[in-house]
Amino acid sequence: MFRKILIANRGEIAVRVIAACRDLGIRTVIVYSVADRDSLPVRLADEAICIGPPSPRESYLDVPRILTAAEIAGAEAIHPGYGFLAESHDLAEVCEACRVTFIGPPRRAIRVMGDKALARRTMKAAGVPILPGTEEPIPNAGEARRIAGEVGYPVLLKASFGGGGRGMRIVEDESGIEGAFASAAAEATAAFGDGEIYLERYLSSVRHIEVQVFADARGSTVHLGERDCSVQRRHQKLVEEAPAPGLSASTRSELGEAAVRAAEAVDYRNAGTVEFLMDPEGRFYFSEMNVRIQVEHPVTEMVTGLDLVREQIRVAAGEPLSFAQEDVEVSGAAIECRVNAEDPETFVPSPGTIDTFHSPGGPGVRVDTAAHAGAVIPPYYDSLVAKLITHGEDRAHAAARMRRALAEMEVEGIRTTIPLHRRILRSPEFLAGGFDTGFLTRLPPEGQ
Ligand code: MV4
Repeated sequence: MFRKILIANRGEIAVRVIAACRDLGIRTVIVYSVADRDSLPVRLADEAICIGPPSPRESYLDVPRILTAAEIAGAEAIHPGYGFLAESHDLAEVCEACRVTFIGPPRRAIRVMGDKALARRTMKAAGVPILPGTEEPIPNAGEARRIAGEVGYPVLLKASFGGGGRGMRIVEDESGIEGAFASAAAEATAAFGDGEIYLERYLSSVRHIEVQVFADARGSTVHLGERDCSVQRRHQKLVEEAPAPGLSASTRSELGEAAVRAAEAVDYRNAGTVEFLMDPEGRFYFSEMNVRIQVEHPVTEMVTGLDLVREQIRVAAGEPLSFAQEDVEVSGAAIECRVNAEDPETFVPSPGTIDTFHSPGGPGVRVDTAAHAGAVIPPYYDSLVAKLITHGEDRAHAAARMRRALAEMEVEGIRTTIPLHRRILRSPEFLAGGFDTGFLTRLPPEGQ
């Protein structure tokens, strides 16, 4: 097992990784920017190394600075958390060259899944369901027109190196295809440095269902059930839950099997998530794979009783998974609300100093956070302040506990999404379950 791990992240996930290291008796080194000098992870870690100014480019995204810190501290492994360098092929490659273990998947899996068109082809070959569309990049607007005609409108143009909903264009009919192709390619070139575009049949109503997978270095690949992440605004998830409400036992097992085939097709190792789009009939299609631990991993931990970050570290050290597929049991239901430093109506970021912070507690409640009274939410990074997670015997019980926890939680000094979560948890559509990604656009505004 590792003696010392460097954590290349900040905020709640840095605290979460430090906790898993502590439980395993592993020393921790945190790297931090000037903006995070007084943060909780810097206080909690055994060692802390300042790597630069607040700008992520010159700190949390700077591979040479992070590897230098690992070298100086004598860390044998790097945990990247999520965001920042978590899905960076470059970090994985430099780690390999420097003989530091990257706590994440092999480079090939990162490369294949980072190219969405290549991922689609690889999934098709592995027998994972995909939507009708292109297997090869589209060379020009004329080809886009021809292929869209074959696939049938509406279609969705997607950037091969986009993902997470960035750089997509819905095209309703033939009149819009050539213009949309040109603007999508130009935008993708500007945003991702590569203008490659592919297209798929567009589904107007989808649920976002994702499956947690895990693989060790000995060829064991398992799934830990699914999460429903359909409550989102502009591709920012707000509420996630496990299991996904209303799925049949057969759909659930087919999802799990498809996710394991997806992981095996790229020789996946460590924790990953296979995202699917589900149509109103319950059919599902591969969307993308996230090659990291995700923000919403606690809902899976709550229903399975597993510690996924502990498992990540063990697997990276070459140990076998501590469980087999038949040992995985999903018990009850869990819900996570993302408490962001944002105006709950406009979603405009609200950085600043937290002057009151009361964390809820009691049975079935978990709070993952680096926040406390006196903590500063800097304007330079994402606005996640805390993840509030509840578990119950079933979905209604988890939701009741979430309403109780949201009533108890107090964060003052900044605006947060707590009032929005209180409304969501009282919405009849939310409580019925099984809604699509348009849910938030239908939620009545405050006071109505
Ligand atoms: C789609 C789609 C409809 N049809 N693909 C957005 C994020 C990315 N992972 C996939 N996304 C979508 N792909 C086809 N062919 C609708 C979405 C989508 C969406 C997906 C998941 C969660 C929220 C979403 C919100 C809008 C659109």
